[in-house]
Amino acid sequence: MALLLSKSRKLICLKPKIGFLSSVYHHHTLISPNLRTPFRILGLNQPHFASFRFESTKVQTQLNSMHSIHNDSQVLDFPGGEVKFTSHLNFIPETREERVHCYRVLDDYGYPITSDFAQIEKEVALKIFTDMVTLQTMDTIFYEAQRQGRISFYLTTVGEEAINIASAAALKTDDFIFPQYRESGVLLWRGFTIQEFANQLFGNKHDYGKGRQMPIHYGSNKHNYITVASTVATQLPHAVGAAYALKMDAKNACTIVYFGDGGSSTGDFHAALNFAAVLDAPVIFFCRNNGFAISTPVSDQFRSDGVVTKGQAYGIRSIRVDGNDALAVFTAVHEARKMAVTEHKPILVEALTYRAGHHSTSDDSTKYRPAKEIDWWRRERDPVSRFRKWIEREGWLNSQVESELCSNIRKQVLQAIQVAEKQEKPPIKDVFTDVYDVSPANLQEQEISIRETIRKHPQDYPTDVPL
Ligand SMILES: Cc1ncc(C[n+]2csc(CCOP(=O)(O)OP(=O)(O)O)c2C)c(N)n1
Repeated sequence: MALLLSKSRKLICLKPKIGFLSSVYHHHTLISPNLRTPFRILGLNQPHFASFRFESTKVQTQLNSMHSIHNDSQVLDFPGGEVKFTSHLNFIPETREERVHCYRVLDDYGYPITSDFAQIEKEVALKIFTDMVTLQTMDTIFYEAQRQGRISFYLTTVGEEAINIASAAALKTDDFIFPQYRESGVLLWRGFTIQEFANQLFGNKHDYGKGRQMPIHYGSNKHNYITVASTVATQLPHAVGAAYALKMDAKNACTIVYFGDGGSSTGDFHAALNFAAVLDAPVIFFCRNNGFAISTPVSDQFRSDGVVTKGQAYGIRSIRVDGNDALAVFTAVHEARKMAVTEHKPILVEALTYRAGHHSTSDDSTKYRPAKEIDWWRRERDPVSRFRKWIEREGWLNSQVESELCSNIRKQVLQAIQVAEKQEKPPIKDVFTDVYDVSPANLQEQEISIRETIRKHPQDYPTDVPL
C-alpha cells in the first residue's frame, strides 16, 4: 500500500507500489513513541489501513540497514533508537546484584543522616505533625465505632501516616489526587474536615456521595480529590488521562495516583505506565509498598526488586523512599512534582512501608502474619514518633503542647461522630438520581416498587431515611 508521510510539515511523497493512489483526503496524526518528531500520515479516504510499505524514507533505509549489519562494531539503526550489536550471547539477568537503595533522611531515632532534603518551614512541619496525629486519632476512634456497630466498615492508614501527609504537603492545591483507598490523610491535609469524614462514614444527608457508597469512599470536588473507587488500580489510567489533559491545557499542575503493591500486579498499572511514558504525561505514580495485598505478601506477588524497577522498563524516572520517614517522602514528592510539571514527565515513587493495621475491618491479619511482627513495626518504625523526635530537637514542639493537641483532636473526632450519627440519611429518591439525565423506565419501575414495599413493610425500613 502506498501512502504519503510528512515530517516536520515537509511532505515526502512515496512512490505508490500499487498504482491506485490518486488522491489524498484525510490527515491522520500518528505520534510514535519511538520517534521524537511526530509523523503526519496523509492517508487514503478509506478509514483503515491494512499494512504500510515504506519506500525512499528514513524508515526504509533503517530497515534495509538491519539486513546488512553483521559485526560487533556496527549499530542497528532501529526506528526505536540505535542499538549496538554484540557477538556475546548475554541474557539480561532477572535481578540486579544489589537491590535498589531506599532514600531516607531521618534514621529510626529521628536524627537526620543527610542534609540533602527539601527544607521545611516550622509551620509546615507542625501541620505535618498535627495532621499525622489527627489521622491516627481518626483511625483509632472510627475503627472502634465500626466495632461497636455504629458504621458498617472502616479501613485505617496505620503505619502509612507519613506517606499520606508528607506526600500531600509536597503538592500544590491545583494538583489532582487519584486515591486508592488508604490515603484519607491527603484529603485531611487539603482541608476536608473531621465532620466531613464522619458524615461520609455515617452516610448521612451531608455526605457528598449521598450515602450511596461504602464508608471510606471519600471524594471532594473542592479539594481536587477524585472519589475513591474500590476496584483496585482503576484510578491509574484515569490519572494518566487527567495528567495528559492538564498538559494539553498548559496547566501548571500534575496528577498524583496512589496505589498499593497489590495494585501494581494489575493490568491497569502496566497500561497506565506505558501510556504515561509515551504521552509524556505529568503524573506521579505513588506506590505504597506496604508488604501485603490483604493476605498476599509481596513475595507471592512479584519476583522483581519491588515496584521501583518497573519504572525503567517503561522509560519512567523512579525512586525508592523510606515510607516511614516524612522528610524523605516530602523531599521525593517535592522533586517528583517539579520534574513532572516542568519537564512533562511521569515519575514513579515507591515508598517502602508496612501495613501496620489489618487490611480493613473485614480482616484479621494475625491469621497470616505474626502478631509480633505487627507490634514491632508499630513500636519501632512508627512514622509519627520518628518525625516528632526531629521537630522536638528542632525546638518546635514540647510535650505539653503535644498532649494538649492530642486531647483536643480526640474531642473533635468524638464530637464529629456524635453529630454525624444524629443526622438524617439522604432521602430514598437519591438512590435513583445522578446517573441519567432523564430517568429510564426500569429505574422508575424500581422506585415505585421500593416505595410500595416500604408501605407494606414499614417495620423493616429505617425511620431516619425520608421517603
Ligand atoms: C479489581 C479488584 N480486584 C480485587 C479486589 C479485592 N481487593 C480489595 S483490596 C485488595 C488488595 C489491594 O492491595 P494493595 O493494592 O497492596 O493495597 P493495600 O490494601 O495494601 O493498601 C484486593 C485484592 C478489588 N477491590 N478490586
